[in-house]
Amino acid sequence: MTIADLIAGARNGSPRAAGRLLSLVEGDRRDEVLAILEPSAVRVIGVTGPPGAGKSTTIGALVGAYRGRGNRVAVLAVDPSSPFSGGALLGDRIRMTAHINDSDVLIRSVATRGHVGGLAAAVPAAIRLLGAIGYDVVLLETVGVGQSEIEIAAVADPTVVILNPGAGDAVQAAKAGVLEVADIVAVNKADREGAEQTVRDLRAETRAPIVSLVAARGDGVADLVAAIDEHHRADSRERRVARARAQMLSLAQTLLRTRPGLDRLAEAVVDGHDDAYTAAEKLLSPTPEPE
Ligand SMILES: Nc1nc2c(ncn2[C@@H]2O[C@H](COP(=O)(O)OP(=O)(O)OP(=O)(O)O)[C@@H](O)[C@H]2O)c(=O)[nH]1
Ligand SMILES: [Mg+2]
Repeated sequence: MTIADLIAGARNGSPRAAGRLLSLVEGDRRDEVLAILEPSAVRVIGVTGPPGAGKSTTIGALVGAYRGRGNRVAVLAVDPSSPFSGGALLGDRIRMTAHINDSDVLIRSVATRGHVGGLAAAVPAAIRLLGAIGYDVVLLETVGVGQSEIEIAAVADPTVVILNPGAGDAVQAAKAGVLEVADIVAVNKADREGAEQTVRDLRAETRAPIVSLVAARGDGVADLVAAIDEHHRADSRERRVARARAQMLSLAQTLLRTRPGLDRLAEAVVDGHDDAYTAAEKLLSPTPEPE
């Protein structure tokens, strides 16, 4: 089967064809696939937050909401621990059981290892592919606040940060920098004690809209969808430019990391042949080697 056949198959709803294509763009045939994709207007909604905050449960509820609008929906779950990729995580399958047999919902976990150019290059490629094969919405789950998660969050619009009620959690999240990437904050598990206090604490830390959720029961999901819609309505050229800039910087850094002269330049700095500024200039030059 040619790549064009796979694209036609995936557009017609074949999950196998979509899976094959996703594997290709995660690996070394990425450019070949990307070269023949038509541009599309796929929406990417990022969902991030600490382990166990309820990201997958919330995404499961959002899938339902967007399916209700007739959208085709893809879920990409970036799994920091697993070296495997291909299927969906067992836990996520359980939390998204309602959508398992829906051929217009694709659930895929993406391991952090084993991608050509790293995740920061693989995820945007996967998103472009999903848009081109007819998905309207991509829900992107990432855990935590490492550099790679922040880079990945840059492709999403909006990024929803999920937190839980708990003394000091809001302040902690602010300190850890999680709130910086938040376009919308959701306090999930609002059935637990202290949710109102957490919302109040968060108001002091962020200007992003704050939504209370009991994702496990679907409570507040309509409010979250409304906040996402409002965010899309308020989109501007300025914000699109900022997003493109963040994405380009992240890809450029990925490219720089794979430049052949990087290690030798670092050694030249350590040996005193170059200072770090000169070495950085050389890294950017067409032939990045020490003198
Ligand atoms: N009480 C309560 N529990 C919830 C709620 N939403 C999710 N949970 C539970 O919280 C646990 C974690 O939920 P997940 O949706 O897997 O959380 P996650 O953030 O995706 O977790 P990781 O992907 O492992 O980081 C599960 O046991 C859920 O059933 C909620 O609104 N209230
Ligand atoms: Mg999860």
